[in-house]
Amino acid sequence: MGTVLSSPWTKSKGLKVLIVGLDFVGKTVLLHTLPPSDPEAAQQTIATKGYNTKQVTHHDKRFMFWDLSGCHGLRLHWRFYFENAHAVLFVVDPTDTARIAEAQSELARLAAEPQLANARFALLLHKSDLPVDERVNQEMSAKFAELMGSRPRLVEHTSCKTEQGKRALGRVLDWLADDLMR
Ligand SMILES: Nc1nc2c(ncn2[C@@H]2O[C@H](COP(=O)(O)OP(=O)(O)O)[C@@H](O)[C@H]2O)c(=O)[nH]1
Ligand SMILES: [Mg+2]
Repeated sequence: MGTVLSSPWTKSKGLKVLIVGLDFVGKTVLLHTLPPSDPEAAQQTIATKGYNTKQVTHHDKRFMFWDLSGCHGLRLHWRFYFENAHAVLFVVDPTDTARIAEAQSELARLAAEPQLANARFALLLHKSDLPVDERVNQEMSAKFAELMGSRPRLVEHTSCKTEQGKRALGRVLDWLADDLMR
C-alpha cells in the first residue's frame, strides 16, 4: 500500500482506480458520470476497444479512473493495467442474468491476481434504475464476499440514470477517499 501511495506515478496523476466488468454493463457511461459529469459523452458511448481515463478530485484526493474494455477478447489485457492499482470497481449488470456466471468467473480471476492483492474492491450492482430480481443481487454479493474474504470491500447499487444511483456512486468516491485519510 505504501508503495502505491508514494509512487511518482500516483503523485502526478492520482491514485489509480480500475473500472472493469463484462462489456455493455455501463462502465464507460459510469466513467463519464463521475464528477464533473459529461452528459454528452455519457450519451454517445460505443463499445470500448482499449480504455478511457478520467481524472477526478474528491475530498481533495486525486484519482485517475481507468475504464477498461470488457469485450471478451480484450479482458486478458486487463493485466497490463494492474500495476499500482489502488482499487478495482467491478461493475455488474444484474439484469443480464444470462451472464452472471461469466461475471463471477471474471471477478474470481481478479480476486486471485497477485498484482491486485493489496487493492480494495467495490462491487457495483449497476443499472439499479431497472427492475431486477433481488436474488441475482444477493447471489452476486455473496460470491463477492466469499472471494474477497477479509479484504476491504464495498457493495453499492449504482445507476447513472437516477439521483439515488448517482448518490451510490458518490459513496464509492467517499469510500475511496476515506481510505486515504486514515
Ligand atoms: N438503465 C441503465 N442503462 C445504463 C446505465 N449505465 C449505462 N447504461 C447503458 O448500458 C449500455 C452500455 O453502456 P457502456 O457504458 O457503453 O457499457 P460498457 O461496455 O460497460 O462500457 C448503454 O446503452 C448505456 O446507455 C444505467 O445506470 N442504467
Ligand atoms: Mg465501454
